Amino acid sequence: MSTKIGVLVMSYGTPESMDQVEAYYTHIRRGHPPTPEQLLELTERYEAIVGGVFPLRANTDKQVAALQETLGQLNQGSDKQFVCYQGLKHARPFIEDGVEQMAHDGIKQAIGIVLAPHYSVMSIGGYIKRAEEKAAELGVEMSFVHSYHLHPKLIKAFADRVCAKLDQFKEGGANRDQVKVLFSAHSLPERILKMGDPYQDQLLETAGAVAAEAGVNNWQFTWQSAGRTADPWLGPDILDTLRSLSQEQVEDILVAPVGFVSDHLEVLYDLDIEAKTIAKELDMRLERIESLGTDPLYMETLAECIMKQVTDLK
Ligand code: FEC
Repeated sequence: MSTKIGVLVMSYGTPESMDQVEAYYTHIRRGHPPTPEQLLELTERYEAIVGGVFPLRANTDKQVAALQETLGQLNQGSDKQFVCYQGLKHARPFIEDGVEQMAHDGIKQAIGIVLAPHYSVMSIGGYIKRAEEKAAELGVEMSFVHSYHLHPKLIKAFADRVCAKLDQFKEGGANRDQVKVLFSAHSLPERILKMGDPYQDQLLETAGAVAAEAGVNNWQFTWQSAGRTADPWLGPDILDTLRSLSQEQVEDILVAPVGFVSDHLEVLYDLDIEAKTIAKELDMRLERIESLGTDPLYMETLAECIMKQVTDLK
């Protein structure tokens, strides 16, 4: 008989409808409701991306289904059967709901993984802490994949996307080396650096590895999507980076948001609308690589990390 192993696939989460934006934003702010101005501003950003649809939900659903299939294929004939459950950070089904569902289905052992490759105590650390607490309460043994930012298949998937877009610049008449590749990720409060957090180093390692794999020399790293709080956030922000590059006469920009794996607000608004608008004002051409979504190389990255982590279970 095969052993069933639960896989808690965790992701940021997004509202299901416009009337849930306030509850979602309040959850992100740890129970503090946003001001009416903050709420309006966020609602307008959602309306701007695809007319009030929340693409992250369908995209996460597709990624979890594709991962389930990949795990099934890679474990055909094995004595282990992996069963995926979703657990979202800021929306239903919450991380705790996912663990509860596993326990309800009789799962005794599980692996947790987040649909974000880089570890920070403020991001992945938060997901893991919540899952761990619920699992301990319900008697499910869990082990976690902390990061996978240098997995060769992840690097190849990003590099393929960088090369595909650089080819489009070439068709438009730009020399490949003329294009500045900007690797980006969600900013976090600067205080993480004093805490010895690996987030920034891991991101720089991913950027360097993708650049090497894609044969790109003209690149730099920049932050994006800093929160609307009084804390100083890691910079430079992509909008400032674009202004500086414009002064250096750079005209062609390719953004590779390697901190994200899916199309959602931070990509579709912060890059495709906000950064593109600034680039246009500065007379620059800005393109973005396609998100990974259900790319088989990404699904295999996740599956291989999960299967390796199983050895950590008793
Ligand atoms: O499409 C969607 O509906 C959701 C898109 C979304 C993703 C995402 C990923 C990350 N965040 C990270 C850190 C922070 C910190 C704060 C923060 C705030 C927000 C707000 C929205 C939001 N985030 Fe997010 N994030 C997404 C969306 N994020 C909306 C609230 C309004 C705003 O500030 O823009 C500040 C919270 C606080 O007040 O303390 C910190 C990190 C990631 C990437 C890793 C991951 O996916 O977990 C890090 C997607």
